[in-house]
Amino acid sequence: MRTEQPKVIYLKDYQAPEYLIDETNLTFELYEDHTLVHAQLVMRRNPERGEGLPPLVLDGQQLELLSLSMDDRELGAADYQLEDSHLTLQPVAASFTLDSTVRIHPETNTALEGLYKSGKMFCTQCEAEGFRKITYYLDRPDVMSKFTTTVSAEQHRYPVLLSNGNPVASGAEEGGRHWATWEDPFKKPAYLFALVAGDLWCVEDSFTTMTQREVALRIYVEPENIDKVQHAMDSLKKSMRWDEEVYGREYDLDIFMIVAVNDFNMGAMENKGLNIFNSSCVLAKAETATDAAHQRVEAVVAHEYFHNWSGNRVTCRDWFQLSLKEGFTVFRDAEFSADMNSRTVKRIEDVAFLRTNQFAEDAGPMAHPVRPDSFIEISNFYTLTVYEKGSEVVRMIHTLLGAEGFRKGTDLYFERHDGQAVTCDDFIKAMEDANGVDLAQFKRWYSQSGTPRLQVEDSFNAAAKTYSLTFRQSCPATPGQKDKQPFVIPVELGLLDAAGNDLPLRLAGEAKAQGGNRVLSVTEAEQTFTFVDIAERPLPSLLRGFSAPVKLAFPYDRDQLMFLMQHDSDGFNRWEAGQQLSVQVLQELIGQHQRGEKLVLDPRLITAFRTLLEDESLDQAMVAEMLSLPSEAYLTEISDVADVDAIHAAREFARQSIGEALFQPLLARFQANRSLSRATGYVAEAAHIARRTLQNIALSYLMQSGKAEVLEACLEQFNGCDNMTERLSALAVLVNSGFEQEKADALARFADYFKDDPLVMDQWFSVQAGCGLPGGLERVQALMAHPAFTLKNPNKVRALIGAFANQNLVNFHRADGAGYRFLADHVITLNALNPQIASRQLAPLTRWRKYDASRQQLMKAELERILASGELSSDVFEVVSKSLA
Ligand code: TYR
Repeated sequence: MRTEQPKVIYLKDYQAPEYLIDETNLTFELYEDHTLVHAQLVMRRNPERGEGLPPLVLDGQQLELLSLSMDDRELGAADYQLEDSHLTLQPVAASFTLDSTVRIHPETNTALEGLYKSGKMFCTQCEAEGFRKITYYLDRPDVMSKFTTTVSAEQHRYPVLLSNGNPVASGAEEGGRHWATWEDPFKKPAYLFALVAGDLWCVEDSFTTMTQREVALRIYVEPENIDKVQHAMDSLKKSMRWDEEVYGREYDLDIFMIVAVNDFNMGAMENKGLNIFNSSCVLAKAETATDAAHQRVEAVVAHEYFHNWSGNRVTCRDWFQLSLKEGFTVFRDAEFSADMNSRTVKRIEDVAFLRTNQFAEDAGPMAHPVRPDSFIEISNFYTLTVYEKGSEVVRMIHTLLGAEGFRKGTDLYFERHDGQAVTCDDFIKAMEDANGVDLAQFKRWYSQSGTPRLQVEDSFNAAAKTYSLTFRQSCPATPGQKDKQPFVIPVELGLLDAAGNDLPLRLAGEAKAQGGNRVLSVTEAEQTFTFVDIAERPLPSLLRGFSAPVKLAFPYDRDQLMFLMQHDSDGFNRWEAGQQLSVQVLQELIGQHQRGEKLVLDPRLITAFRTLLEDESLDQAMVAEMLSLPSEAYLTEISDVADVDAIHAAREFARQSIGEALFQPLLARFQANRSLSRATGYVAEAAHIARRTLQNIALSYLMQSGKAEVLEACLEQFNGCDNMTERLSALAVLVNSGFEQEKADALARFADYFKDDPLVMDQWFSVQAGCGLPGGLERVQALMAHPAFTLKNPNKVRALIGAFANQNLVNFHRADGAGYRFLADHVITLNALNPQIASRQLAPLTRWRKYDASRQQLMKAELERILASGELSSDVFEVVSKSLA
């Protein structure tokens, strides 16, 4: 735990390092009750920083220094200064070799940063600043070094010893121990270092690169999981091919390894040649993982693989530039997933996620630019803003430059900066230079926080046959940023005629029409575009494909939205029209509930849904997306003051009404799809995934009826299916129903069957944690005592506490504040165990400004209680103090 005062670190204070580390030679001796780390660092004065030899300040935390020498001269306590997180000494020559030995305790490391034990294996997590918990070092991404690593451990317990790069030597030692040496020929920052030791099995395959080099591919898992690796392997090979085809990027080592670990703070980590993954992002087979989980594995495998170029070969100069690698890599993995699956569905899912969660972050106390200006704890900045909004910013560049121009830009970026640690400005500069464009104003997306609003008005002049769209942009104040300058907002749009076709688009002043779909650049606070040759008033389809991460407002009426739902040539905007229609209808119900009136659902929503269900020609995945009502979390995000109970009541009422009114067509869709599932068994293809999604959403509406025949169908699916997608959906539907006996039986049978599979048990916890029926908190509290639950495993914390606080809004926001107290209690416990997880779980409490006065009071009181609870990690301290400010 920290004893030095938390310090704010500013981007404007960046300075290149005083010293460089050309070579890093590490030896790890792993034992059950401690580990010895010997580090030999070949160092020199950074010529960029000029003459003279300033003190050398190394980072180091929780290290027990056993010996230190410089150029073979043993240093004593008088030769250096040792503080909580630094070791300072005075070099006497411009080049020198520093040798140190430290003792560390991976066996008691519950923070899961640095070297730690997950179950029986040793593993590491060094991003962002974990390497300083392994040895004294210049732990910053602009210090890049060539690593050679020797690992020694007991042979019997740890037959597999891995590190970055290529294996170069190995052998046996006295006393049943053995060792292996790995050499990574590529210079890298310490955050990409990795080590694994364990009793692991691997699935092996190979990949032939575009220049015909053979690369060995290995995925290591604990023996019981060896049958759940094929999907990740297939995903890896697809990713490697895709990166060659779309970006011209080839893999560079002879071997690429992935290791699955159960205890991991995030999704996965792109360590050079040795990716370490949360097992939830590697392991997948039909019987234990849903379709969504399979798609997540595919996306995360791709994401980490793509980092080999966007992150490793070209890395970040400092942590303020995190989005340089993360925003870009999220964009790359999203496009990969779009190419492998349905492009429109992928976009819908990503946008729904962004608007619900990132927009909330952008409107809250932790709002920060894609490239932050300051932080206390960098771990707190692995955010939706840096990742998802960062990806949207890269997508906008792609939209503005076109696919070819974008590729020219990335080619130049990789060529110019290979082997360097660079900034977001360097990325933009490569885009500018490759395309001869000026992106100076566009760069505001990196420096201004908050979600821009874009108000649109139209006017039609029948006599002149012109149609004008006026855009007004603004951006609300965010912490530290009161006034904002206009952004460059690419607005992709079309104009629909009365038959629903895209009109040819010609702007005033242009010689001829340029297609029926185009991108306008809105660059001013207020700007009007006038289209000519428009004979009748069109209906605009705006921000197609969600071409910019903004809140767009245009005064559509419900009939117009229904028209767009059916006719828009852009699939994303067909969905978006349906969402806007649902939002209008739900907001009306929320108002009725608040006024104590009888709830009446606008029948147009039913009509729109019926049309979707009855049209057999539509893509079933799209139908399923369009039948999904906006979540309670999204309805909260778009409210000024969120009335949790009214939102829940309104949405439940709508679901109930839809289930009743459309019982027959829903049942028809459900039965047809369930019969097909029975006939074919599980098929992992897009068309079948789409079918199952629609089947399951239909089932959840049908169950609202409470009819015995639906219960029977649900139980048949639960018991008779051969895959987790159908089984978990049936379980979720039962859990949310009033059939108490069947629910209890299904939960018990499921847990009994899957008790030894922690990832399946996570899903079992989540389904119950998300159940909005009364008594949610008590159910979650009871589940915390379940033998499969532990606060030490981040996946468990997320599955139970996280799912409850983020997805079960009516129960979490109970008027008496018991949900808040529950969360705060666990944040306080987790603060001591795992600060990163504690700080992330805290997020729902930081959103207190969204709620009524009484809930605000209760939430703030819990934040204050956390602040006063004793010694806080910098992670928790930063989030709590900023959200109370
Ligand atoms: N760089 C990882 C990614 O690909 C994220 C990560 C960050 C993982 C910090 C672990 C960690 O501790 O997104």
